[in-house]
Amino acid sequence: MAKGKRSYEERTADPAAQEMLIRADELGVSTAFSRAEDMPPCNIGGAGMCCKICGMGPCRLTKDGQTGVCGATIDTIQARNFIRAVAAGAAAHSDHGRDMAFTLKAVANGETEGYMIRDVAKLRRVAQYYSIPIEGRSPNEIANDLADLYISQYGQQTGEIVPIKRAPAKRQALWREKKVVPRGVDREVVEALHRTHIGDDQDPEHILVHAIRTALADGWGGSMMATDISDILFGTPAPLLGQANLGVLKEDMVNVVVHGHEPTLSQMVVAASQDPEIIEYAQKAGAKGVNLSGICCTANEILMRQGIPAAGNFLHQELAILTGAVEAMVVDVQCIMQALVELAGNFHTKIITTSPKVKIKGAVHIEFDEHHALTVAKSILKTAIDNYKNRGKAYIPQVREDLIPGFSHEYINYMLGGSYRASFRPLNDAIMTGRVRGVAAIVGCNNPRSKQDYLHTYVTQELLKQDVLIVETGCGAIASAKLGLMLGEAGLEKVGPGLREICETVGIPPVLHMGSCVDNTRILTVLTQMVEEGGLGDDIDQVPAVGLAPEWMSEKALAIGTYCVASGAYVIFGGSSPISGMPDRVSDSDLVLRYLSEGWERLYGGKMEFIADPDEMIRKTLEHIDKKRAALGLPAYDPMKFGRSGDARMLELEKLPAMERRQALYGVVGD
Ligand code: SF4
Ligand code: MSK
Repeated sequence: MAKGKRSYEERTADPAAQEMLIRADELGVSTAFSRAEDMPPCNIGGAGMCCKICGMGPCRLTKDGQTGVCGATIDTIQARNFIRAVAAGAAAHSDHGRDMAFTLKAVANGETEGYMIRDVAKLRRVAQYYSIPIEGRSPNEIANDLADLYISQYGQQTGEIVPIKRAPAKRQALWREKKVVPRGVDREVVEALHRTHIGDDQDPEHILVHAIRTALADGWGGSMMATDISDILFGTPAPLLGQANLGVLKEDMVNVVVHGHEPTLSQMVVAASQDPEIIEYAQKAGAKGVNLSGICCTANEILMRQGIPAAGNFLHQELAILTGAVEAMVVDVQCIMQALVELAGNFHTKIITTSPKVKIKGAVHIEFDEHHALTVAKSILKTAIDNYKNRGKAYIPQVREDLIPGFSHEYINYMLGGSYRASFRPLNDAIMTGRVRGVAAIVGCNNPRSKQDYLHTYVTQELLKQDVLIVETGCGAIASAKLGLMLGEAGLEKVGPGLREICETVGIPPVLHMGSCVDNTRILTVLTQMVEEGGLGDDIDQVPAVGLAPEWMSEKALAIGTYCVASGAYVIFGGSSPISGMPDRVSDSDLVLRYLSEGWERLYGGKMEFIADPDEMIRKTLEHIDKKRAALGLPAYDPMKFGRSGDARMLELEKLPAMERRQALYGVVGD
């Protein structure tokens, strides 16, 4: 039994994590799992009933009709708290996109070390969206123009950010009518902070209009630009074989775990780890070489492009160190726990911070700079290799699972139609006939307040039985990968008959790994292309699709959820609601809760809800998908109509005697 309030099985669904939590208790060290139990959430702040934005507070509004010292109502306070979270999330994603744009500019001008433009086709395609001339120009010339355009989107003061024009025409018109098209990425984030300063915007609905504008600056701005540039510089992902979980760490190699978000660093660490100079350096230190793996979204970035294994998702960052087998954990930005440094003090592991924006007391800081990227990456790896001799007894759980990641929207397009007729037509047709009931995007973090991976994988598996095709990103994708749901035909026997038939015919897993948190914009692109393909309405809100973040914890998740709602999607968050208010609240005090759901649905066709019960999440998802199917005039979903063809049927037939097989196949008897 765990030394906390919950058993190991109640803390995590992952057997490797359970092993490491036992080890943590044996060693007497804390983890986020145990700290979450020692630190129960504040039921006032957690429900969005606390304001601390000025020195007259903090004000806690726990009684009906109560206001803050300044007179702010619960609704205003909740709206302000919410938009501040959205602004922080949008800032994190978008600043990542800004750094990518500066790297692209530096690469285009030959000022970097180790980078190159790997996907010229994508560069040309993206440039064409914005009418940047491409004919007769070198990739560097085009990239320089694109980088300038993207950099200008951050400081733009008026007008519209340019990636907006990649949304369906009807959606763009709606955003213009509602006056929520972002003018510039930085401007919207700054305005969100200005509006929520003491004594500014105090109409909750008016505040939340700007939450939509700020979130759109992320989804159809900073994040979309980040994904474009990552693909241009490092290659657009396509399926390859990878592995996930702590069992990817190696006893006889120098283990380096990269953790965070920006691919500029991790891609260069990948390149450096394969450099003969580094391999020789590691061998001289007595290791077989350098074994690289990832945590969180950095893991997703290098997993889907180079097949570098993922050691785990958000809650695995401490567990990887607990193995005692990690020479260095190299971090950049976002989702990095401060606790890593103290935990690493119990082992030989070095925590190496690399971003000029992120330092942690006690960590080694080796600052990354794209102009000397390869040199810095080698220096980081040499620091890790030098630390190999200090490794004590290691304990690596032998748990790992194969997966096929790399389903970019470009690849899905190609996979459905081949080079000559790449198209979303087969997917649209499958939804229209009812073989595929609808699509669910299951994304987001882990949260130690719920059982790690359980909500993600339970909801995923139950929706698969209902013929819902699943796309995943972020830590949710790694949760499914660890369970073996992202492998060719693995687990297809648990998938509904119509979806199974599609997976077998096209040769895809039923759960598609689409990348990191910023890559949720790939899902926006897929939805747009499905609309443009025809047959599923003329805007995203008509597509039978739902977004879910069952184990969310970061402000980025709220920004993602909000831009998906603004794009027309129904978004369900699991866990706790930051706007729940008092449990017994009366109808006049749940304005924000209702506005994010019913209000946004009236305005944008999408809505946001917080639902703790996974079965209710599934029920509401299917209800929404069926409602959208009916509105499109599509046949009601009927699982009995499909599923008697494809590879599975051939396998069954192969077991029959020749004569019976012939009869079953061709309806003829005899020779
Ligand atoms: Fe209290 Fe108003 Fe200050 Fe918020 S802004 S802390 S509600 S006085
Ligand atoms: S890393 S934001 S825990 S998905 Fe993108 Fe994972 Fe959530 Fe961080």
